[in-house]
Amino acid sequence: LPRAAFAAVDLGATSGRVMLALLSGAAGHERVDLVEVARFANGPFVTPESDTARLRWDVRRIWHEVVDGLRIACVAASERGLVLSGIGIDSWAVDYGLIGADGELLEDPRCYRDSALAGTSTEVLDRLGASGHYRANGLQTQPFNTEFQLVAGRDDEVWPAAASIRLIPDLLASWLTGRVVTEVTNASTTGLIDVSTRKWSDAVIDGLERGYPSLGDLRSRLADLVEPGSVVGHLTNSVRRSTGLGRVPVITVGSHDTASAVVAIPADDDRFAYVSSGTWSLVGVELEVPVLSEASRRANFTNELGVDGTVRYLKNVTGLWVLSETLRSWREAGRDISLAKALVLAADATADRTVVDVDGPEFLPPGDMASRIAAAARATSQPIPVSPGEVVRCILDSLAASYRRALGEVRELSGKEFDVVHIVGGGSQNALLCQLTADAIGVPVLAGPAEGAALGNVLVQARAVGAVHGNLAALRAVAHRSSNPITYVPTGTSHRLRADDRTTASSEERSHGW
Ligand code: LRH
Repeated sequence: LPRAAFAAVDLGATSGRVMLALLSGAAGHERVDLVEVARFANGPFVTPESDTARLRWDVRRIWHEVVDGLRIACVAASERGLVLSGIGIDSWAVDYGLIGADGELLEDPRCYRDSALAGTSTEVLDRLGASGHYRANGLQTQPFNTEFQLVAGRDDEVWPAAASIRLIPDLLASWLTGRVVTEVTNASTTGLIDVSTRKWSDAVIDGLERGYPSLGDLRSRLADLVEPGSVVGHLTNSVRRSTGLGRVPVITVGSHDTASAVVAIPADDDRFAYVSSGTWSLVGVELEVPVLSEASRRANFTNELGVDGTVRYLKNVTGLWVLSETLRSWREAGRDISLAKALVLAADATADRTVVDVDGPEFLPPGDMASRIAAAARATSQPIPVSPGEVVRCILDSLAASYRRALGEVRELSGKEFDVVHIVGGGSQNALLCQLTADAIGVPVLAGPAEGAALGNVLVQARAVGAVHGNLAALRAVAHRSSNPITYVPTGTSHRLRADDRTTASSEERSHGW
């Protein structure tokens, strides 16, 4: 019988959900069952061309979906004789809302896929010095890291009025509670954190303020950092009225979705690597200390902060975004192919016929992926995938090749050994991709849980209120009991053609600009 209930708000760039989590079992035998009470599509909207930022998030709509989901969670919990013991929010990283002195949102937050960000990262790193910058924040260069977005927006009309910069989960938590904090795992994707001390980096912030005077005082716009597992505050009266909930605490979790997903990896020991597979694929390992070497910087590996003082040492690999965008543009062109159908066609298509570098900058913005794949195939003298099966097969083979390359690099750069690769997140349900991954890397893949971020979100909340105890290993034991990971054993048919044998651009070159 459930003995506690929590709500997990998990916001991805392509869909958001509110899950009711039911915790049951005696101490040491707990398990969590997730009930999806609300799911909604998410995606940036396109603003008129005159706007300097062209892709933005309708965060007010997201807010309404979240409140609605919490209302349903309240009903669903009370039907089971329970009241919520906590609410936690995680989302995609880097994006933020700007709040004025009067507490109002000044504009719809810019989306990280906005191509108006092109070039800023190179400019900033040239000015600040890329090596010293990496030694401080340990962060990969992505055109969209928060610091680059801030620099790109420094001359926007709203900027002088911005009193507070809030990452998406912190923004929503502030609306739920009236309290403002910055949760540290997500803050580590801003570029403004010192990865060794888990504090705001004076070196980076001062450097930006000096380099870009129109940024003004950046530091005063950043709220105090808190670790996952702290109570932000309780629901405001107005939220209580619209949800039916009582005085429920909002608890910080690994508010970066990837940080929460890594908590829920059902690993038995620490010899594992992971692919957190959703819109992006985050491929890496968990470490106790960051890797800040020049080799790591050049390979564009990132040190993001994890729960319980850990470091998520990983690479952002373009993920199922390429596939979901492909299906979306086909749908728009009147060619409606479901994901299930696409995967069946791909399974029947020739293996490794065409393998492209899906991490190329051309795959970042929304649009017609099939024609970008065709261009990449042409440029590397490979057959052009034409039929839907060929296109989807090319995407999956290319993703598997990209995981293989990233895991090879991770081993080399961090020295961390692993004998299993966990795939967590929505992509863990893609059996073909899981098998191709096992084949490409030659190591067993354990797939699941699919709702890894929501599960990790709940585990941290449950521990914060004393409903479960222990370190990350103990939380992962609960994750294991709560999910049934599927094993994919390498079949020995590894990739004939490998993306890294074909691409010439180094990671460093690829990461700069678009
Ligand atoms: C995955 C993710 C990833 C970030 C990206 C912006 O959802 O959080 O870790 O790099 O979105």
